[in-house]
Amino acid sequence: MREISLIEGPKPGDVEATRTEKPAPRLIAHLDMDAFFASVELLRFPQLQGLALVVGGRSKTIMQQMQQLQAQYGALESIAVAQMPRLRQYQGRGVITTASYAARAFGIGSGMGLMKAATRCPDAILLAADFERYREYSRRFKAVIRDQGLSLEDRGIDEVYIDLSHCASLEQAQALSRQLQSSIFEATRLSCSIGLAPNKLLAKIASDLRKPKGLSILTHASIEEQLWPLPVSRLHGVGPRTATKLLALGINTIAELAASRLDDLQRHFGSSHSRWLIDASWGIDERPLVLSSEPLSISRETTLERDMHPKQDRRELGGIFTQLCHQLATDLQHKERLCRVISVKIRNDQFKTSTRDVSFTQATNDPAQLRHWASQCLKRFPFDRRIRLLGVKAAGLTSKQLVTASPVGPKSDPHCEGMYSESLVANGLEQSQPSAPVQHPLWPELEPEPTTPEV
Ligand code: TTP
Ligand code: MG
Ligand code: MG
Repeated sequence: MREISLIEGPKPGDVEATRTEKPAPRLIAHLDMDAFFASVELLRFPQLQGLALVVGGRSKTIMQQMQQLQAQYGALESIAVAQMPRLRQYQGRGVITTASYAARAFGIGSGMGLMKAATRCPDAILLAADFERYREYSRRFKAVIRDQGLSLEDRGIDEVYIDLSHCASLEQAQALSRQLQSSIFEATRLSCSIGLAPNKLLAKIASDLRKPKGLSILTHASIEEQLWPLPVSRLHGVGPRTATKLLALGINTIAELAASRLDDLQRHFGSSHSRWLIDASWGIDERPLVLSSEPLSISRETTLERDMHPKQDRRELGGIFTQLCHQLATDLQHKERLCRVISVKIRNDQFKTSTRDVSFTQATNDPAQLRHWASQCLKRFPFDRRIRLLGVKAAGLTSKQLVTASPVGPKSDPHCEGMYSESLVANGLEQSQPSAPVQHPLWPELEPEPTTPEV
């Protein structure tokens, strides 16, 4: 095979390209599991192999139907396909987490509403998500990579970047990647795709080029042929809003972005964003790998089964909110982590998402304390519209062994006065005054256990 240079190319039009110190050439792999949640489900439902299958949220009706089938048939793999829940039966506002490749052929996929998907593929099998199980498989495939002594950047439940810069040649990296795919399959019975490239940006695109079980190489030598024909949305970092703005400027493909002028872009995007867009279109990305296996944050969120009114539905919202905090506490306890920052996310019925956070000195994973701090965030939202989604996130994580948790609650500890900040994720930033931590009167904490919403 032809040797391909993996050295970063110069920036377009960069008159300073004659650097005296060139960065060392890198070789990065991006490994992404194939149809991850659906593939994990196929391990226990082998009778669904090759069929259109979608994994939804935690729909109570679907979960109950499966429990009844399991009781009737004894084992999950014995359940007759004809008896299993179908997409057309679904009523509610849940979304698809993932779809099998057979289902994707009908034009459905992650993020699409289940009821909308049902109009395209009503007979697809619908399973409720089992996040605990997916997390377990996530741990297993990452352990296989670590066990080979490789350094990785954890990018979420089903993907990692791996540093393969030590490989003497691209052939060696390809062989190692194939070996990794086999070892992961042996350990988990799951397949993955790998992209090899000189940086993270290109490696991420490459891993998606030939799914499933793909191994793709994307270097600067091949960007014209492989990168430029793709739509701009394939650049990780170009979200729907940027893609729409670019489209309005007549920029649809990455090639068109690469051909655009920096000063033209700067009239519509910020200076650094424009620079990033041009660099990305030329496959330039110097971000280092973040070789930490520590999670940066842990969160829980739920899309409510109907848009709820912050006051009229206060009891129900209070219960759901408490439950989210308890689930978050359990997640932290499982991972043996304490947090020093809590943030609350609210999406309203107009899909406007805002967050408020609070930091405190006494790290905790106690559900009542988490609920308390989350309540402090709550009272800084304007609550001018109905609520669609609620989320709670723990950040500023520390290892539990390093900190001795104090039994003193935040309300009685003068050092636990919170520091507040906020952001409006979707539509600009708004300010409100920080306030002292007091019991939030809007959504009571002492609620009966809520009924779990179908999501
Ligand atoms: P992805 O890697 O984006 O998708 P995938 O693994 O299902 O399919 P592919 O073969 O194309 O990689 O996401 C990994 C898992 O994360 C996915 O199985 C389900 C979950 N997920 C969501 O819950 N919501 C989402 O919007 C997306 C994109 C993924
Ligand atoms: Mg995947
Ligand atoms: Mg992924």
